[in-house]
Amino acid sequence: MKKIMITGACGQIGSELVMKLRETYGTENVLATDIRKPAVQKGPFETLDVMDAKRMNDIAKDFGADTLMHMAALLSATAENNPLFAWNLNMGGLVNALEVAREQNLQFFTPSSIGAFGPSTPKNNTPQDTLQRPSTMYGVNKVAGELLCDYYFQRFGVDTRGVRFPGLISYVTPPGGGTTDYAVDIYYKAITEGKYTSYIAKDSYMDMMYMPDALQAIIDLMEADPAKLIHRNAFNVTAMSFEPEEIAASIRKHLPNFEMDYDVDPVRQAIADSWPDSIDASAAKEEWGFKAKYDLDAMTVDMLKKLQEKVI
Ligand code: AKB
Repeated sequence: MKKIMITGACGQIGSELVMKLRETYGTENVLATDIRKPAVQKGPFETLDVMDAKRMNDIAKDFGADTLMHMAALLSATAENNPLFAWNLNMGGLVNALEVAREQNLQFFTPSSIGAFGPSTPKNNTPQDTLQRPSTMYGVNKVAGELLCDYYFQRFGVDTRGVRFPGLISYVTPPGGGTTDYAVDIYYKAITEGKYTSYIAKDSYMDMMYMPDALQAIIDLMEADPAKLIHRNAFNVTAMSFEPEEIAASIRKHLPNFEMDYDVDPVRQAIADSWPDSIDASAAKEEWGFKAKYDLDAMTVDMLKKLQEKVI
């Protein structure tokens, strides 16, 4: 049985990943860590600042981890507002985690993002291997992180694996500080207020994925036969690409009176404009069988149902 340690376990992905891994591998085999304590904790937990390399190493050793999933990071908009802090946390945390994996011979996962692409990257059906000259601090961190993970595999033989996530949509833990977060907020506001003001402009396409597909992708990649992996890190994965009018139209199929207007945020819009409209996930499909179950309408049905149960 696996023994998995997760950093950033109270974040948007981390909080659901912990639940999914505990269902799959058993509660006692999954150690959640985060700088803040969770509101409710139903399994092993340790407080950990990922900048504290020694404590990270000690916690992994005491737990007997064989896998480290490093999820702690600042997202794109927060990183853009505090670039130096983002560099220190995103890169410092990652290199500390990779060192723990190297020293203790752990399998390793960390997410990259569509943010690793930039304005000169081909915008449509963006290939797996292509130009990456991002114009944001988050993007710089993500490209450097992809390269660092490849380096730890090639130089030290660490079993590093990773995907480039698109915007992730979930009803469990709200995201914080991302550019794609409008596509989460819109569902909450549709249920609570019947209207939404989008900070992302009409016609701005970005890739997205529903959280259950993202969690399954992590498990499938970590379980994949290494002999079949030509790439190891930074696999393009996506389930859909839409712009604000299309998600609003999908919501109106169930809430016909839903209204949307715009108050565009220049910082997040500039980030969105620098990212692809849609990416090509064929390498992930071919090398480890990546598959997403939810398209926009299927996700809308589930999001509205789950949020109605939660919020109302
Ligand atoms: C963000 O918007 O910053 C993230 C991402 C796409 O990496 N959701």
